[in-house]
Amino acid sequence: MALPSIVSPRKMEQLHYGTAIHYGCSVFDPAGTKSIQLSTGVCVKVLCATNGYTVSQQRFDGSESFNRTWDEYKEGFGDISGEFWMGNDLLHYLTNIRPRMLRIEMENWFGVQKYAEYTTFSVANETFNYRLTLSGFSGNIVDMFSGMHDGQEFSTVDRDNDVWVNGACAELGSSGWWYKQCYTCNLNGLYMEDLGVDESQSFIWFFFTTSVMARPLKESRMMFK
Ligand SMILES: [Ca+2]
Repeated sequence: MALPSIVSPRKMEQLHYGTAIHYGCSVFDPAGTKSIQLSTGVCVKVLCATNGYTVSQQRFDGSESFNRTWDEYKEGFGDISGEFWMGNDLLHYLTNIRPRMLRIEMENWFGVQKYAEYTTFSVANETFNYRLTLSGFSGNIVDMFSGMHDGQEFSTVDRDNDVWVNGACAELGSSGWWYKQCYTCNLNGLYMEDLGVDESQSFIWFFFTTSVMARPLKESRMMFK
């Protein structure tokens, strides 16, 4: 039976017997792409990871530029079978329809894998410049995200919403991110190989390994459930 084009979230949940298809991925979904229908009636494709996570960002080979405009971050870019950013409007929608936790998985150029998790994660709407709410850290890495970036608005090369009065962090960091003045992680930063020197303007999580401050990362995946 075809779904009506406009349906309230509660109604949708009932139609799907509690699997809440519009929320994103569920624990019943295999890893891979999935089409979901939002309460607005719009259908979008999302990438599901195992354990019910919906992937919002993925990088692993530098094939996609993440130095993008406000509108590109708003709509999303890349391909969910490759590198991509989900899009801030959808990120807002899916992280506000119910409470979310965030998991970030990262790998450096030496095959070291780390993760960070946050029990509370949401992104405000465009009126509030996609302000980030992030807290409740756990992981096997130093928390370089919530301390600096919780409560910050999103900035891009063409939209400076950071708190740095005399400059634009998005220009410095060459990406769109929840910059303050400026960052302790920059997961949309410039993709570059680790050549054994600190590259603080790159795709980065400061002190990814405790021995070095700012070496470029090779892979990352941000996902929520
Ligand atoms: Ca500024």
